[in-house]
Amino acid sequence: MSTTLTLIQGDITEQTVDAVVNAANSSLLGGGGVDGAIHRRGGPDILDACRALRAGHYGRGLPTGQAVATTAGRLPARWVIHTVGPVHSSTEDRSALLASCYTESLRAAAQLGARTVAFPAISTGVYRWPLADAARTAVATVRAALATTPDAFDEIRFVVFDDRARTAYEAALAED
Ligand code: AR6
Repeated sequence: MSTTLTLIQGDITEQTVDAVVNAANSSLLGGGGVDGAIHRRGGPDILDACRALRAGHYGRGLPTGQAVATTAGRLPARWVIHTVGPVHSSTEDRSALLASCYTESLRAAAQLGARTVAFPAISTGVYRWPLADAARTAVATVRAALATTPDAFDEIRFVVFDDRARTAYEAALAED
């Protein structure tokens, strides 16, 4: 069975999927953008779970490129998978860390048994990663991960906010 890759323009907090990926920061304690929207719509259970992670295994926070799951609270999903994208740098190539966000989020999703996963365009907001490059990295990394786990997922959904991001993802999905 193969996994469908889909592209939706909309709000990630409205996606009915098994797992929603959050573009978080290392503190796991919330922020703006996707992170703010997820905590606002998902309610306090998500923050409670994040605080518990900080009190336990992630005392120093979640390192960039890694992923960890919590409840999705009141979101129409079962889990939120928090991952920390890299801040874009023009002097240092951090694309392996951006790719790692996708690989590690999918690894966490597969461990949970999540069959549908929604990704935002990680690092393309506050962290300023150029959209075209971020979209190519997202699509290529997810495709490569799916090649090694062909039966794990039914759908991987890329959820973008605006027209510019949609155009970037359409181009990336059209590449081989
Ligand atoms: N649904 C889908 N996409 C969204 C939504 C939404 N509700 N809101 C924003 N976007 P960002 P980052 C798009 O800034 O760059 C936070 O403060 C947005 O247009 O959410 O990884 C965290 O706490 C952009 O294309 O994430 C971190 O400190 C993309 O989602 C930091 O921002 C990602 O933008 C992470 O920055």
